[in-house]
Amino acid sequence: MISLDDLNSLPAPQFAAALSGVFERSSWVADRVSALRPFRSRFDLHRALCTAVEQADTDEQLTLIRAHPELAAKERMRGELTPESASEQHAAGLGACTPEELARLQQLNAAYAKRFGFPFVLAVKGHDRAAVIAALEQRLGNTIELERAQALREIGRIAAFRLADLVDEPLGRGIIAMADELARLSDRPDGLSCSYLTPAHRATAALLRDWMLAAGLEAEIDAVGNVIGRWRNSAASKRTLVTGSHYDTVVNAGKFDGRLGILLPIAVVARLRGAGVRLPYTLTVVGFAEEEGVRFKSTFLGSRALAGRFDPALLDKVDSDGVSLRQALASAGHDAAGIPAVAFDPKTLLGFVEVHIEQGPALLNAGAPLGVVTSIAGSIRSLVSITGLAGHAGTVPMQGRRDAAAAAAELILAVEKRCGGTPGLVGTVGQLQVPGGAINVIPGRCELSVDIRADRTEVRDAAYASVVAESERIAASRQVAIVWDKALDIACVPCSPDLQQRLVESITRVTGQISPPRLPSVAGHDAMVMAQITPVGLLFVRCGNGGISHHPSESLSAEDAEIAAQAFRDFLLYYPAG
Ligand code: HGY
Ligand code: MN
Ligand code: MN
Repeated sequence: MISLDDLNSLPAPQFAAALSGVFERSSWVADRVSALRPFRSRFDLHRALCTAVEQADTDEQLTLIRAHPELAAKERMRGELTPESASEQHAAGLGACTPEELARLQQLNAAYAKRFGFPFVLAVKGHDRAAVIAALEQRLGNTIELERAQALREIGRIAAFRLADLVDEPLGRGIIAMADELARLSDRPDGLSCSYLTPAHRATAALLRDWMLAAGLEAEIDAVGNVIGRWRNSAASKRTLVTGSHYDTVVNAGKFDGRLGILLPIAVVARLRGAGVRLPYTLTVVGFAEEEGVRFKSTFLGSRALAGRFDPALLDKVDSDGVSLRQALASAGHDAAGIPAVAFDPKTLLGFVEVHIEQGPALLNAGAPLGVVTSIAGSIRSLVSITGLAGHAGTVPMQGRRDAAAAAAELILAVEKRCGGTPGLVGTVGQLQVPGGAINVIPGRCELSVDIRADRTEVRDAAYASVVAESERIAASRQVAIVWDKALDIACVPCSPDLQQRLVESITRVTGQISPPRLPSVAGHDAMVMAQITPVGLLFVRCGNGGISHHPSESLSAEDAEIAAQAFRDFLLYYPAG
């Protein structure tokens, strides 16, 4: 491997030579980007290389496509494959075709070359022989324009996989670079918003799957969109340690909430595998598809499916455009009937450990890069609708109005008052709207959300009960109707003492800090759901800017990402055989 720093500082000819294997027999691509150095990350380098291919003329693009060997065909027989193609084709099992498979591939390759005038190109990583044959059969029906564009996309993915094997960058910097890369995939042009099953969400899943494949994990996307990577180690270990977090985001989010807990394990696995390390258990890395509950008010949908607790009633929930979850799944190519089958078998689980930014200032204030979570606050989330009486803003006297928004205002202050002053108890009204409101109409309806959490379930429940009681008083005094629709009710979750202790010991070994902070999490996490089927641990990583989160200013330093990755690596290495 070669470090990104070295690549950035090499004389141009050596730079191109170092990258000569990234595009099959086509070192001209690297030649064209050497003047653009220095590159901030492997992804910036990859993007520059792919742009050079896109900007090349059609003849150069066709020459590049034609530089690729046919799959499992004559070059392989004659040993003429480049080392990269040979290892890729071998890993896909193309060196072990049955006579029938070989005949089928040669027949398809000949038909494809005859139809398009260039060879079938596929990034075979993550494919087996059957999948390669299926892709060839499926793409034979495309137009030449589609296939030329598809071939160049596949060449771009092959280049990304080859760069992952070639270019070395420090764990922390690589993790930040991956988070930056994912943040480019958003539902909106401004800021990061990645709601469940939107095009940006699906592109994020595909990229996570590619990165898992590049790290050497078997990777798939399940029936609800979870991205599951498996590093199967000793055949003896039938049980798996699970790690991961969510890749959906709130609206106008930060880049690290959830995503850090997927990217960091991917980076650590790539490093361990690259060093030839084997773990005495299988490691499963999960990108949970939906945790924030933004689009369908379906918090923890991804982890609930894996915990075998997916509620089929969710399928009929609709988003703000009236699209049901069932329709959204089908449009994304998922089969809702397959959801029950995605569940983990709890007997096969060793435990679940999530790495997550703290989303608060405690570690920052303690001057500690890492902390171990003792428990995760339970929360009740409700959608409240208030119905009063609309009327003319001018002609209706103030006395006797049944103003739904004024009732909501009183309720919001009641939440703030009841939840203030008790340590570990918080209450938030995050959404507030007057449907169809107008400047000159008394609000007849008002909708709001109420999120109440505490580090002890009884404190949470008492606060929720008194806020509901207060809403009944408000309803009576203002002659409005107030209806509470509970969207989430999840109790506090204690973290496993054994996993806490293991995380503490790893932090101590890596940082030298004898007793790193142990702290409760008031933010919710997928670990709360996974706790229903296996012991859980949660490693908190310091975030900057005062600990702000669910906001574009959310920040994580490469140094802290590096320390967290080293501690997680240590945790994996010391975790006992499963
Ligand atoms: O709201 C939460 O606590 C989490 O970020 N979903
Ligand atoms: Mn969040
Ligand atoms: Mn989160």
